[in-house]
Amino acid sequence: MFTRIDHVGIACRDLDATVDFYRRTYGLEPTHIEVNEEQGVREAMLRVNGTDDGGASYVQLLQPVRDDSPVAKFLERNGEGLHHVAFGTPDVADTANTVREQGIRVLSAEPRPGSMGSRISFLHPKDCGGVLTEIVQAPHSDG
Ligand code: CMX
Ligand code: CO
Repeated sequence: MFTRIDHVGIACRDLDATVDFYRRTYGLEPTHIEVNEEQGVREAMLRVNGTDDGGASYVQLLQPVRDDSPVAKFLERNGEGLHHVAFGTPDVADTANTVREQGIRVLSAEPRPGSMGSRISFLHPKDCGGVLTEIVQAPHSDG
C-alpha cells in the first residue's frame, strides 16, 4: 500500500528563514516553492533522497497564508514543529478507500491537489494514534 515516506511536514512561522536554516545547517536546497490556496499554505519541498520506486523523499516546510488554515491553528496551539507524515502510494484514491473501510476518517471525499502536481488525502490524527497522516500519489512516478 505505502511504498515510501514521501515527506514530513513541518509547520513554521517564517518560510524563508526556515528554508535558510535547512540550507545553512544541512545543505538542503528547496526543489520547489508554491502556494496551495486550498490548504492555506506557502510551502517549500526540500528533496532529501530518491527512492527505489522512482519517487523521492522530501522535507515539506509549511507557512500559513491565512489565519483560519490548519497550519495556522496548529501553530497557535503547539508552536513550530512536526505537523504530519506523508506516505507515497501508487493509487491515492484506492488507498484512501481501503483505509476508510477500516473506519478511519479520510478528511476529503476525493483526493485533493498537493505539491508539484501530486494528489493527496489526509487521515484524521485522532484515528491514527495522534499522527496527522497524509497519503500522496506522485504525478508521474509509480508511487
Ligand atoms: N497532528 C496531531 N494531532 C493534531 C494535529 C496534527 N497536525 N492537528 C490537530 N490535532 C489534534 C489536536 O491536538 C486536537 O486534539 P485534542 O482534541 O486532544 O486537543 C484535535 O486534533 C482537534 O484539533 P483542532 O485544533 O480542533 O483541529 P481541527 O479539528 O480544526 O483540525 C485536522 C484538525 C487534522 C482535521 C485539520 O488540521 C486538517 O484538516 N488537516 C488536513 C489538512 C492540512 O493539514 N493541510 C496543511 C498541509 C498541506 C500539505 O501537506 O500539503
Ligand atoms: Co504534506
